[in-house]
Amino acid sequence: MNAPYAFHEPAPTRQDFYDRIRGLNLTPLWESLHSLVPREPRSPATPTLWRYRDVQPYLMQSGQLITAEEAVRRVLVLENPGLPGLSSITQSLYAGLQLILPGEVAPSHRHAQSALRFIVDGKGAYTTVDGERTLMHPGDFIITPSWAWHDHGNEGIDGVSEPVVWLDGLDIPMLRFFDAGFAENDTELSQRVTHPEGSTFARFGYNMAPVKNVGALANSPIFNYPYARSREALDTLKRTDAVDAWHGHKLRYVNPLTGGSPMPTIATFLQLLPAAFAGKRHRATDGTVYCVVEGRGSAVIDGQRFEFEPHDVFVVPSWAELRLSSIDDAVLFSFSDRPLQSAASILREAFLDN
Ligand code: 1HN
Repeated sequence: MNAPYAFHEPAPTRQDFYDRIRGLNLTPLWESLHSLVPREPRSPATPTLWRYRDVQPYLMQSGQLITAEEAVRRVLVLENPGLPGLSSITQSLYAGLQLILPGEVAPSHRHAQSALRFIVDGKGAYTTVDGERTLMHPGDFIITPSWAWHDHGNEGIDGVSEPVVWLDGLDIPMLRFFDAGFAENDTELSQRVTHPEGSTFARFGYNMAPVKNVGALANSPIFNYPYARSREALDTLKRTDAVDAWHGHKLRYVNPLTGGSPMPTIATFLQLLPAAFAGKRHRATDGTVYCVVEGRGSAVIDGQRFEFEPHDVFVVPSWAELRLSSIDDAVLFSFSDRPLQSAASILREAFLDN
């Protein structure tokens, strides 16, 4: 392997040349070529696990520091230690844990960034997306497409009034890269509900679609993929299908109208590792964020071992080797920038033999 550019001492005459052209906003490509076009990805993002057990007390403390309304979104950002100050969990993705307390409202707004929510803990909260409300249950996967109005609240349910926590995933770093970010606040705190709850799921959630006016195809019309349904699918597969040696039983969430990802920039997955699963190694160029729903196990990422339990979040950087194992039945939700890499034909993955 070639030594990185930083260790190469240019001759003084060359340095003198570089100093002079710098004033003209010119730099010599031959000094940076190797790092600009590496032989393989070397992500500055590092494998990292956030233990919910460690994070949860601070999340609850944040609930005493600031209201959801004042904060706009009360979130502790899961910042990759290899990307300090960038509010990024991978080079292309943002993740955070959001808390909404009983009685609170997170005000309505919209932005060009696409967002997903994966409900981690608690019940009684709702989100409204473009005029339709949905209740959030643990394990539900909810999308907020680019430029969709959205607000959240926690009114409790069935006499239960408790804090609700979810994982947010957004394509913030991608929009920053493209300098394509726009945002707008609503005129009201909570948007007016204009569609009955469940009406979108009735139209699109049963392998059927309306015969007229299905609307745009870029984003999935389904905005809440309920855990009860996805979990049931995995449970059936566990009993009926051969287990994949790398993934266990893994499904991707789809836009039912296209078969593609629910949103154009982010792919999402749910997988079940049967008890005592010992997976083979896998690597891919899409850095991936995992959230543990059920069960315990371990993720060995580039040789570093992370033990996980429910509600933990961990990140596998681009091209890092991942080996998943489980103790009991484990269910993992995950998301990555795979759709854009696929569209650009730059996605690579390797399934290793052991
Ligand atoms: C946002 O709108 C939400 O709607 C969560 O819950 C996190 C992070 C940055 C920018 C906008 C939300 C966000 C966000």
